[in-house]
Amino acid sequence: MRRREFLEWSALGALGAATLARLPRAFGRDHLVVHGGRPQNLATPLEYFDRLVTPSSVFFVRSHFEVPALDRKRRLHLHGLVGRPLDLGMDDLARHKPVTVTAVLQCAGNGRSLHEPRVPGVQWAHGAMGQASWTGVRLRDLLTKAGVSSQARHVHLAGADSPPKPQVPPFHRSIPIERAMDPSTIVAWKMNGEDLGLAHGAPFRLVVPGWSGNHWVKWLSSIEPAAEPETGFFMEKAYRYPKVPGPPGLPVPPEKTDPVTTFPVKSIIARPADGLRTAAGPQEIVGIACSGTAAVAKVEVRVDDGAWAPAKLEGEPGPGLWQVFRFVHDAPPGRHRAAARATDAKGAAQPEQAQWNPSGYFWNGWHTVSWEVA
Ligand SMILES: Nc1nc2c(c(=O)[nH]1)N[C@H]1C(S)=C(S)[C@@H](COP(=O)(O)O)O[C@H]1N2
Ligand SMILES: [Mo]
Repeated sequence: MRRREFLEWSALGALGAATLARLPRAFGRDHLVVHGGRPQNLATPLEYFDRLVTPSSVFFVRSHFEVPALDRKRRLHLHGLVGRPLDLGMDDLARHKPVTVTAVLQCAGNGRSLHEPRVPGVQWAHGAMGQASWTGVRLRDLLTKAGVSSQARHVHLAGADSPPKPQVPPFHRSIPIERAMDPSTIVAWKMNGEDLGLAHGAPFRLVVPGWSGNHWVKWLSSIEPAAEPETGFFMEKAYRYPKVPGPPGLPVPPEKTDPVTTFPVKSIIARPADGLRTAAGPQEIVGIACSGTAAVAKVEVRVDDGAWAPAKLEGEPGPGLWQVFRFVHDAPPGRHRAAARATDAKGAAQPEQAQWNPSGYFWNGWHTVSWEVA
């Protein structure tokens, strides 16, 4: 097992019982991998990347600040460049015809710990992603109801969480109006068919399929169409990617960056787990693959120094959706190594080494595992 993976697996063990006891059960303390308890950063264990739906109980959590108190009576204020400001409660939202979309939620920093040289930030391995079904109302329907002005080019979004002290910038975001009006963008109150959990943004959050998690504002309380993008640290400094990626280790000034949006093609092997010992016989190599820009076109697997061979895909193809891949291999006794690489329908192929960038976003190098057949 590689050192950093070992660290991830052992992180729970390293924490004292007292720390674990403080983590509410609903956040899945039995399963999630703890990357910091305050704010809450919890990763989905690799073994769950073998199925189409990530159970809510083990779905990763990424929160910048303390989770706000659960308030099922929270109002959602739709104001700014609109003809008719709206003040919406859960009942008002529920009066709209609900839509359900399945989508991958992936933190832009997923895989950050795998970038070399190392970059600061939460040292995620692979677990800051999951796929769920999300039920809610199209943001477009709310904007249309409020009579959004043609002057609006962006939609500012804020949640009910707040920074621990005034010097810390709030998590305020905006998305372009086109993305807000896209029929896949929804204000969701259900996840996997159940009420959204508090850690995931209850009572309602934004869902922006195909785009990284930083756009999926939780505990949503304000929607404000505006002429200009939102300002502040989380728009101007964080969540930005070099327009032209440069050599590893070099800083890039903000004006030479764009906001991160769609996540690139990647695949992750759930099984065999790295470092595992298995019995002789057919071995299934299984994992998931997705791309924010296009459907997955193929996943190829290579065992040891063999040729790349296509894996079988399960699930529905589409941008922002993940599919499960399976590949059966009959490995003779000894040590083996497998790698997976995905290609999307736009022809983008997963690179062997991910592109380094100063914030360590969008790691998507080939995932390799090694195991031993007895
Ligand atoms: N209000 C608010 N929304 C937020 C965040 C936050 O800190 N505050 N974190 C964002 C980030 S960076 C990610 S990756 C996703 C994580 O969603 P999850 O915790 O449901 O997995 O929520 C996003 N929405
Ligand atoms: Mo994130």
